[in-house]
Amino acid sequence: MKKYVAPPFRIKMVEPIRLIPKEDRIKALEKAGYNPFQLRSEDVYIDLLTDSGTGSMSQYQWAALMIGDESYAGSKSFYNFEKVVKDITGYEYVIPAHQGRGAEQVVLPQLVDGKEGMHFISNMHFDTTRAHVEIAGARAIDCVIEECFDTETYHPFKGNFDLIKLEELIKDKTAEKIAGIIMTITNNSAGGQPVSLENLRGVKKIADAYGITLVIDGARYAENAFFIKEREEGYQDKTIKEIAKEQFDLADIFLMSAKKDGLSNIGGIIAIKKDEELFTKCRTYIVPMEGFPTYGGLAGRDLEALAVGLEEALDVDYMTHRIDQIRYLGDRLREGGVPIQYPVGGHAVFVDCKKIAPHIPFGQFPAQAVCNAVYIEAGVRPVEIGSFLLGRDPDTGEQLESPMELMRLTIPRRTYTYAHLDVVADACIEVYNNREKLVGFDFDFEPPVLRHFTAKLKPVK
Ligand code: P71
Repeated sequence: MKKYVAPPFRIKMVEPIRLIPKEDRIKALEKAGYNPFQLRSEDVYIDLLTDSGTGSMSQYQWAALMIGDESYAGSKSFYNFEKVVKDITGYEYVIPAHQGRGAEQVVLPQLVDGKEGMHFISNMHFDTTRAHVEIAGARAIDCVIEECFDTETYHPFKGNFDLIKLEELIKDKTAEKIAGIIMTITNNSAGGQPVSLENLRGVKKIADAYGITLVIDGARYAENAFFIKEREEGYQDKTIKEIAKEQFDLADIFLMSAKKDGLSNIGGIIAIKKDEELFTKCRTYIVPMEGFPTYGGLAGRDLEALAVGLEEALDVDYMTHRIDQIRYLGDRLREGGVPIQYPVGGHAVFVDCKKIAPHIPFGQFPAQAVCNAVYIEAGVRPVEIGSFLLGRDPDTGEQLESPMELMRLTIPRRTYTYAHLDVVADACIEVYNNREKLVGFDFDFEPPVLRHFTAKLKPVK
């Protein structure tokens, strides 16, 4: 087997990065309250906090910026963007938003429609989606297959819905109380894990049987389609675009944080298959929330960059290299004995910190301890996806226990080389080999909402 898939691009512009000395990293982390979100990016060498808006644009995207039409209404750039989104999705109606949560805040309240006691069911809600479900006055229920939580055992589609549980949930809550089913592809929170077309078809059948709207939360829809091409029988000869189209054919609404598979630094998408009434409501509501419906909070140049980026993300050579980078980092960690969510998903390697630091209780945030140690070791900034992120029960105020304590090593698109990934792997293996020295954290300052962004911590004595 080849060691790796060399990138199908060469480097034309560089952004210098540097590793500050270890004693400075220790000081920087202390100043940041042991919360990597609070670090200055200049103090970070390799930044794996997120793949959202952190990738590199192509020469064609940079060139497209120059032809951005900044007209407030009816911008030519909107029509370029709309044409591409319609072509990829086959949907009738397209509205831009400033990013994923912008699209969520416009669409989700329309689906709830002011009714009491409504629910959304998802394979797994992403945090911002859950937040907007709750802001819209509804409840968010996750319904992913059990295999998703077993990080060691191979399953090709760990993002799949548990179809039996889904139908039971609908019967239990009654179909009138379900505002929508949200299929998150790929399933970010549990490892960028893909969903199969077979599973999506099963969800669609249930949604149709009960007359429920099916929404795709598709920040990484192209990565999902690539996994289908690789792993699902009968799809090997199809293009990513053809598979993506099959995904969209099975849903009614597409919400996208275009900062991921849009290969852009900012942007979001609302696309509606054919529900004109819903489109009219969203178009009305977006004006006070995001802006006029032909710009939705974006500059004309952003729309141009997106129109190009959306197409580039469907290129099989681009995607083969992209997914291989994650595979490479995952393999290196596994060879070094580091436990990870296996197989790796599309945008990140998720390290299983419950297994690395079983001596740290969930309330002292074992995955945060590993993230901080990796930063000290090599200036690499990961992000915690575990109990620190999850927070407290809103009713009792008690710390909730996350089913998984993960460190996410998120790989920006077209940005780092395999050599950078070696630095990351070596750092994680070093931390793993010294895992008994890891200590947990207590709060120094805990904000009441979305605490993980701004909290300050201190090491447990
Ligand atoms: C990610 C993010 C962005 C993020 C969020 C919180 C802290 C740091 C970074 C955003 C998503 C997503 C899915 C499936 C909707 C959004 C919101 N992910 N759905 O994974 O993954 O999109 O950020 O553009 O508003 O780092 P938005």
